[in-house]
Amino acid sequence: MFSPRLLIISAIAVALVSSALGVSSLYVNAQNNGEEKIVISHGLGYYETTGDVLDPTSSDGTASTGIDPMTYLRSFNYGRTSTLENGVVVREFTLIADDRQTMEVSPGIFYNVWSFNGTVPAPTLRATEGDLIKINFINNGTRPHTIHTHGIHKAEMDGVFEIINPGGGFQYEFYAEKFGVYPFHCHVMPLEEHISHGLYGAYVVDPKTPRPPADEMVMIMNGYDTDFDTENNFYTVNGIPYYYMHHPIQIEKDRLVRVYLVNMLEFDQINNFHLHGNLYNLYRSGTSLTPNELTDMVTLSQGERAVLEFSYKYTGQYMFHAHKTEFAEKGWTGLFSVREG
Ligand SMILES: [Cu+2]
Repeated sequence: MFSPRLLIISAIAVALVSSALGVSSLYVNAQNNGEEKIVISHGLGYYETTGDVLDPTSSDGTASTGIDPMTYLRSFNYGRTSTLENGVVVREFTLIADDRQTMEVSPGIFYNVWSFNGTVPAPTLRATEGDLIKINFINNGTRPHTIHTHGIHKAEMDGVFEIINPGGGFQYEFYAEKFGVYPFHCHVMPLEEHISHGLYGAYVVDPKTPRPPADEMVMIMNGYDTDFDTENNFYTVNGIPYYYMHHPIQIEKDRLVRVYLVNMLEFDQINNFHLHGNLYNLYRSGTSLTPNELTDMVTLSQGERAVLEFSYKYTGQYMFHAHKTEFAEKGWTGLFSVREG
């Protein structure tokens, strides 16, 4: 039987060996007094927990984390606004990168997330086509980071070659064009590492004549490789596996729902979104007001995104999930609860 002290000492020993081998993290899992005990290192200290692990279905998904997926779902950050003499609307955002946070991505599974403004995914930025966007970026982390926003802008605003070191900052400035839905993410190499740890978010640009009113929500598909084998152990929309299964998204019958969907999944080639009991209008990249397709299924590669529009004809509970079964069964599954308006 291991004593807790021995367990921690052995974890430290393994951590030292691992770091010598270039492995940044590990976890050690052992039986201790009949309770499962886990000691986790991300090279940034040790975290201990007890309880159910590796069974996200047994939890209500409310583990303490850097994100509340229900609030996140319908939150859009429009920035601090002002208007120039020529009538252009200026939207100023602040994004602070950090790479020292720990998030319980599933009961008992702590993961060293790298985040913008403390959440994975980052807050959703929103503007109207033609607005002048200013993003005040502060690197509060221990590694270099940037913000690379998809869309049209000057080379020096692309967040690729201007690497921002720890303690540094940068102001990105560009016009919001064209309307659509975009990802933004850190673009420091190795990119895989910076993205898989959580440095991404959604950026929505509305057309000058707004889309019809709707119950709008953002869904970012992601995953977590918690054992560092470059394969994901958990899949989610909006940060927590199975969250919307345990907390169904309430929507109204006959009311238009608009989902801004972004695929930021690292390591896997594709991801997808399947809707039950319904079809949606699919607008690829959101850059047209004419739908590409009426479907219940879209497959997106990394960085691809779409706008989905639908309304439910009947009340009840309807699943939405990845149709890649492995992803669905490792957390990328949710429910819409449709009630009378
Ligand atoms: Cu980074």
